[in-house]
Amino acid sequence: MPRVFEGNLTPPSGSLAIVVSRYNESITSNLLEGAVSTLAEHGVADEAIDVAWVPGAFEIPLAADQMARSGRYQAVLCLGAVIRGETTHDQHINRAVSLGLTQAGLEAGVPVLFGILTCDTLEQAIQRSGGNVGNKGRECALAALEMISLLARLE
Ligand code: INI
Repeated sequence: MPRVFEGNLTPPSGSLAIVVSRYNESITSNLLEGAVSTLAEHGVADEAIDVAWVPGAFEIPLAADQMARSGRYQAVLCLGAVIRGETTHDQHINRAVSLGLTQAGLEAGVPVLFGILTCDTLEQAIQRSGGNVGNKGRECALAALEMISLLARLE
């Protein structure tokens, strides 16, 4: 039998960081609510969560990188909503954010979770921030707990 490593959803011993963008705040505030309430359901106290607000999704990687490097957090959850407009602006933001978050996580050795909605329409974003298609913030919180626990087992 191979040796299998898998994480679970046990509450972490340390703190978690959340970086959330203010752009499309009606959506991102629901993502934040989804993340915090899911963490609470799994035994993470409010006092163990620090939240940093940034202006837009493009600013998320810098704040996430700094928080991940600080050594104070076991994971950094990144929440935002990029909605396609009439230009290619969204594509530039999405590319920069996904690369930036990947890099921040790998360099710090800390899970940096991608909870950024990348939608064609506001309606799609509404459905994915607590509507019929779930809540990306909740998904992100569960992924954070699983990765923290997996990394502890892989050490
Ligand atoms: N930021 C978002 O978070 N979502 C968007 O949909 C968006 N659009 O479409 O422009 C957006 N733009 C702002 C961007 O993230 C930066 O804050 C801005 O360019 C300053 O660097």
